[in-house]
Amino acid sequence: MEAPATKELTAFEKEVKKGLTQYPKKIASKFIYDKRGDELFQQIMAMPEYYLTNCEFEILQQNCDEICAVFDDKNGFDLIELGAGDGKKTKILLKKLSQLPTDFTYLPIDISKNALDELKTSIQKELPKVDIQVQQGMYFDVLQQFENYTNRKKVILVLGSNIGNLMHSEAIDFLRKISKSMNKNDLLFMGFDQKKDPEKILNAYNDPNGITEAFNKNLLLRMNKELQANFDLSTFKHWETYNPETGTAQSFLVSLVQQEIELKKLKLHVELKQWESIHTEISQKYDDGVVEWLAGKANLHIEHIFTDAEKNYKNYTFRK
Ligand code: AVJ
Repeated sequence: MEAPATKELTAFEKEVKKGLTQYPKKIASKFIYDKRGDELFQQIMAMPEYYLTNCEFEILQQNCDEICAVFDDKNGFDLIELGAGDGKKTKILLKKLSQLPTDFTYLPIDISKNALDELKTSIQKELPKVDIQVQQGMYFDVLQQFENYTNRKKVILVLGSNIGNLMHSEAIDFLRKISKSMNKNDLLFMGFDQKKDPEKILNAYNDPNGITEAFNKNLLLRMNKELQANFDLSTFKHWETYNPETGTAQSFLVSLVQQEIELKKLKLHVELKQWESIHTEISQKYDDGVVEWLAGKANLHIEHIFTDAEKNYKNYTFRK
């Protein structure tokens, strides 16, 4: 028998095929994160301009006792983290929590097996008392498994303003899925980057050393590597905008020249006009009103708000 003519496309292949043949062109930011994308994001988090990381760090450090008291439950609890990454910020909380008499299990979920293995090793070394059970997979598949994992209180953690990559309608879906997995006593603890001086926001996504540019252009590199494309990275400009009215920062790759790209794996030719853009990312900024509105749409309400000295960033706790 003859092999089928068309093989099933991967999620990345589908996204590229759709995103580069529509107008305006667009590829979703989640596809930036291959191994190199993960490394570049680590570098971004270490940049002085990328204030989000330091602010959240400050908030967790300054309010550690109070946050841990909110998490605590006399019957113990399960601490579920969506998109745990390297766990550097979570460790502040884990350290304190492991000094309390309470019994808890730390369940970090991440798509990257690699990140989870490293996280587990470092937790076992630095905080040997913490019971850690890593879960590789997509947030919601795993979250669903935890719905009746134990009958203890669930504390769900989403740090880093990761929700900012979603448009409001998608953010509501995201919150609804989390909300659906929560019982009355469960808690959601989530970071939201705040509206602020537009210049500070632009600088965070437009660093002078070109790390964010390399991060954004990693999409082109990934297409070259995985889809046998022939993008010349030097013919694209990283361009960042921030709209203070909507609170949306946007990343683009702008073609400096008129060009035709070939993506051999997809048997696709794509034409880019001079100055045509590919939209790659949104990084939404919030205020309390918007957060309250989004949460309300998901049947959640704000319980506590923690912020840094300059009110650049906030962590909220939500309940059903
Ligand atoms: C991981 C979504 C929080 O949008 O701030 C950093 C990703 N992009 N610099 C953000 C990112 C460019 C980041 N999040």
